Amino acid sequence: MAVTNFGGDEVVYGYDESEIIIIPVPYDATSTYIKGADKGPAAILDASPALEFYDIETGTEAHRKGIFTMPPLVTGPDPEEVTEAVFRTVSGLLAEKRFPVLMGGNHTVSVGAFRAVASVFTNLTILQLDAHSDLRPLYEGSPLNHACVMSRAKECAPVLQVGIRSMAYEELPYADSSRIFYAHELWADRSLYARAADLLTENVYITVDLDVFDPSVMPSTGTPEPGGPDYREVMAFLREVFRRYNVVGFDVVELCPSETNKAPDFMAAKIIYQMLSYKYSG
Ligand SMILES: [Mn+2]
Repeated sequence: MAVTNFGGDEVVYGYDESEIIIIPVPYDATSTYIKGADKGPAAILDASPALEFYDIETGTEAHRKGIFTMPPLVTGPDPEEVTEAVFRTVSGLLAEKRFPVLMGGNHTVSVGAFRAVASVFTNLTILQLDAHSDLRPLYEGSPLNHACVMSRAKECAPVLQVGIRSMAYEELPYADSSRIFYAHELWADRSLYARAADLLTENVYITVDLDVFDPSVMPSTGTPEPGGPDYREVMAFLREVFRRYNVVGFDVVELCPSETNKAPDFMAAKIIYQMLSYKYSG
């Protein structure tokens, strides 16, 4: 039977007692290369009972804050519709002082969350971990295509981009080189991660496009790009971000699950729980 809550039978909490709310958004209509990100949330939920819920690194059990998984947020293919639905859901959760965690779906699902956090928090930065700069103002006729999400993010708050290694020439005018940390530079000099963290502000929203990881560790994405960082490198950076700043929510998007290789699905679940462990270890 399909798993419907993050963590399965070991993580059973009611909505009222849960600080952490997981929102599955199985949306894939604007993907441009390999389709299948709509199956991402179900694959992450299916893998999640295999997690251990004590975290060795932080010595914590983040699930004790209560983790509640909402029913999947299903909309039609219109990206305006999913953006509005995510905005409304995340806004409602923030009003109740919950911690929202979005599971994509492709990157389009993040835009509603950017708008929701920006309407509540000042002194906010949107931190993007991604292989792609996603700075096109418009793609395939839509400002909400998954190739445009950071253009939309910039309308909400300052952005910081980490792990980037793929960009179109026409994105260059929109690229602020002082706030982009390219993968080849991070590979050559790991101390740049600390410099990136220095540029964040009091409140941070994190959007994790799983294609930020090298495809050798995360092959199940719709737009894989070679030359990315590994798991430890990214998680060490995230731990530092959670330690230093108030992270107000995050999303993990673009898992495009494989029929045969389940390790990436588990990795996506692990990343979510590891980030929660960092959040609640302070
Ligand atoms: Mn990407």
